[in-house]
Formats: sequence, C-alpha cells, structure tokens
Amino acid sequence: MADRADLDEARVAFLIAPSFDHIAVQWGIWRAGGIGVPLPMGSPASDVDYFVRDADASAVVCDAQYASMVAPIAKSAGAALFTTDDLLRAPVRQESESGDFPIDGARRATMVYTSGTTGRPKGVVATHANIAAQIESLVSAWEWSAADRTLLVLPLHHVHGIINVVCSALWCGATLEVLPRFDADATWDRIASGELTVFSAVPTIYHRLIQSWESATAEVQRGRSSGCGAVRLMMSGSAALPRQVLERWREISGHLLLERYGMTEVGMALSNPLHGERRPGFVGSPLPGVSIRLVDDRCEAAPDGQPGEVQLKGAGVFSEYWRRPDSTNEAFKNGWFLTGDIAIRENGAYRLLGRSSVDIIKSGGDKLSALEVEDVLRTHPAIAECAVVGVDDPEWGQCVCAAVETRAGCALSLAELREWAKPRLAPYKIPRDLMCVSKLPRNAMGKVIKPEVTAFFAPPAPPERQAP
Ligand code: MLC
Ligand code: AMP
Repeated sequence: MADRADLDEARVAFLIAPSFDHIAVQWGIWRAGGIGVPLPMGSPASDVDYFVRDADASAVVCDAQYASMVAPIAKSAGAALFTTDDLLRAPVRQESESGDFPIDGARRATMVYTSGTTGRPKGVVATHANIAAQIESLVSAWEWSAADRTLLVLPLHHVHGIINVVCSALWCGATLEVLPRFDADATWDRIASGELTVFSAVPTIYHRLIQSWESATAEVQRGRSSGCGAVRLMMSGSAALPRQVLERWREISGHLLLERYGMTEVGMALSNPLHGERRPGFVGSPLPGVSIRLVDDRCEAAPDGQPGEVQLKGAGVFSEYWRRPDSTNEAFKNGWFLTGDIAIRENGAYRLLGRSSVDIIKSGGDKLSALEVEDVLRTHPAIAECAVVGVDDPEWGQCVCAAVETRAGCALSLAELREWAKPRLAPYKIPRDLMCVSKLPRNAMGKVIKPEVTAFFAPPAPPERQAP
C-alpha cells in the first residue's frame, strides 16, 4: 500500500483520538486518494471488527495504545495496520512535500458510520464535492474567517466535529485548538482566556459546562463569563436544545445560542441566523445551497403550521450508503433525501417535533438504534425478550433504558447487564436503566407498545391540580 501513487478510493479506517495526528492522517488519506473512515473512540473490539470488515478497509491506522486491540482484527480482515507513530514520525518523502494537490470532486472522500432504524450502522459516503459544499455553506452563513479561533471538544467520527469545527476552521485559515476529549474545566479555561471567537457543541456539553460553572468560585465564574464576551458565535446542535439550558447559558455567557439542525447524510441543513432574530425552540431556515420541503402523511406538501417530514436536496447531500443500494434507494424520493425528522414551519422558520421512528434514540448527541441494542440484549442468557426505549433526560437528552422479560428462574441487575454489555456495545448504547417485567405490553398484533414501555421509566406527570 505504501508504494501506491493513488489509493484509488481504498478505505482507510482510523481509530485516533481527536488531535493533530487525527487531522494529519485524514488529510494524508485524502491526498493519497483514499476514503477516510473515522472510527468512534471507545468502540469495543466487536464494533471495530464490524467497521473494518463492512468498509472493506485496506488499512487501519490507530494510536499506539489501540494497536494490540486492532492488530488481530486488521490481520483477519486482510488490512494493513499502521500506528500514528509509524506514519507521522516517518521521514517525509520529497515528492509529497508540495503544497497544493488536485482533488477530483466526484471522488469519494469519507465514510462516517451512522445508525438507522434497522440493521447495523451504515457507512455514509460523501464525495469531496459533497464535503466542499457542506463547508462552503457554513463558512458563508456563519462568516468564518482567518481571524477566527475555535476549540474542538467533540469527537471526530461525526459531521458536527469534522465539518462544523475542523473543516470550517481550516478551510478559511482560522486557528483550531483541539481537546482529545471533552473536559468541562479545560474547555472553560480556554473560553476564559478570551482568545476563542467561535464555539460549537451538543446540548449535553452545554449542560456539563453549566454544572461546572455553577460549582466554581465566584471569581472563577466571573473570569469564565467574561471570556464568553470575546466569542462572537456559540452554537448548539445534533440534538434538541432544552429551553432551560438555553436560558441558563444566556445568563452565564450572555449568548443566545445559535441552534441549527443537521444530519450525517447532509451536513448542516437549517440554521438560526448569525445576524437577526434567533427563535428559541426553532432550528431556523435553510442554509445556503440547501433546499427543503415538508411532506405530510398523504405525500403532499405540508402547509405552514402543519407537520411534515423534512426532505432535503443540495450539493452537500451524501452520495450513497456504502454497498447498500437498497437502503440508498429507500432514502431518496425523486432526488429528495428523506430525513425521518418531523417538523413544522412557522413564519419561514422550522421547529422539529421529533422523528418518524421511536426506535432512533439520541443520547448526548450520539444516535443509536433501539433495535440494534435489543438484538444484542436478546443474546444475554437471562433475557427472553426485551424492549429498548429512549427516555427524556435533562443531561443526555434521551437515556437508553431497557425493559426485559427474564427467562424462568433468572434474575438480572442493571450492574450485571452493563458489565456484560461492555465488550458488546459502544458505551453510549449500553442501557442506563433496567426494568425486569413479567410481560412487556403488546398490542393485538403482538408488537411491543413502546410508549407504554417508556412510561415504566418516566411515568407521565400527574394532571395539573385544578384551582378550587
Ligand atoms: C459517553 N457516555 C455516554 C455518551 N457518551 N452515555 C450516553 N450517551 C452518550 N452520548 C458514557 C461514557 O462511556 C461513560 O460510561 C459515561 O457515559 C460517562 O462518561 P463521561 O466521561 O461523563 O462522558 P463523556 O465521555 O464526557 O461523553 C459525554 C459527551 C459525549 C457529551 C462529551 O457523549 C460527546 O462528545 N457527545 C457528542 C456526540 C457528537 O458529536 N454528536 C454529533 C453527531 S452528528 P461509563 O460506563 O464509564 O459510566 C449530528 C449531526 C448534527 O448529530 O446535526 O450535528
Ligand atoms: P446523526 O444521524 O447522528 O447525524 O443525527 C442527525 C439527527 O440529529 C437528525 O436527524 C435529528 O434527528 C437530530 N438533530 C440534529 N440537530 C438537531 C437539533 N438542533 N434539534 C433536534 N434534533 C436535532
């Protein structure tokens, strides 16, 4: 592989913590003509194995600390293995030192894995042209410039971190600082320095930053709040921004967070304005280069104030699910990408109402399929049947909860289940609450009634007491 002049869209999977190394490896893959497949940090070996095989990766690059976990996987999948030390500390070859390199926009550039309702995660393939369109849209809407300085606190296997932070900053020569993982105090230290101008995160991170600010001394609080004054733009997305977080953050930082909406398959689609009125609870209007329509149950355009599915078109929309032509076909209708998100439009701005499927859960900005978790839980020897639901939670947005019917004579605790699940599920997919029930609620067709399961964990609030 090292001798090839052009990787010719070979997939290179990489398991590297957010860092200069991570970004250098991604750029190197692009320069060499390959498709970069960033893998989630914290993945159990079973997931790494799945991603490497599904992507049919020719090579895997990892931080040295993961080499012993990745080596047997790469070997059995027939992929070459490199550590970042092997690649980045090797002498640079003369011919690769030139600055510019031509990239054909139609070439496939990245494959980011995402969960759908059914089956295992799918590789979302974006071309260089898709990525360029996604970045240009944000650089223009949010007025990124070389004078900006931002801090990455997000993982780099999602479009939020890749496109909205890293690529947008580097596209226009802004300064990018990188934390290997989110840390509330370290993030506050950088905000308090007064050097950052742009900051983007998911609601769970703002929740954590608020908690950290509240537990700091009055002097530290003043320094942190004052540092926020230097930031020109603070954004939230990837999950619904709770009103309490928006309001408390405004009190602490003086910023009304700019909320926007996006998806792995399209990059960003809707945004509140940089200048002008930001409406709490709304995700704004289409970003440059994005066309949107809302389609109701009867497959007709939903009028203002009526719910419909968000459907999108634009140069940033992905090209295909890797080696899944049926899924790709099902995801589009007449060239429109069907997001599965339900929204309404009021006075030109969009408000999200939820997803068409209850089986997609968003926890801490990470998306997962309840059905995928159920498939794994059913292999537990004590579990006869189970139902996984997302339960509203002030910190995580939604929490993964499992109701299970245990086999006769078996008992199961949450701690046991979580321990068992560690090598089988990514950390954010492991249930945070467990309820053992004698029978799951089912409808006449025998299908589990998920809203009733959700109510086990979060009983509906009692009706408001009537005034006498
Ligand atoms: C970590 N844990 C999670 C979790 N992330 N549990 C549920 N949901 C998650 N998302 C687990 C840890 O493994 C650990 O498990 C426990 O929670 C506490 O760990 P922590 O150290 O406190 O959490 P941390 O590792 O700090 O992670 C929290 C987080 C992270 C919010 C920083 O989840 C995160 O970076 N989320 C952002 C995801 C993102 O970028 N989404 C964008 C998708 S793109 P244990 O067992 O050890 O207790 C997209 C499109 C768009 O959506 O519009 O942007
Ligand atoms: P992902 O597939 O991980 O990229 O997640 C995309 C999904 O995140 C979208 O389909 C939405 O359901 C959700 N999402 C993104 N931004 C927002 C937002 N601002 N508010 C609510 N949901 C959002």
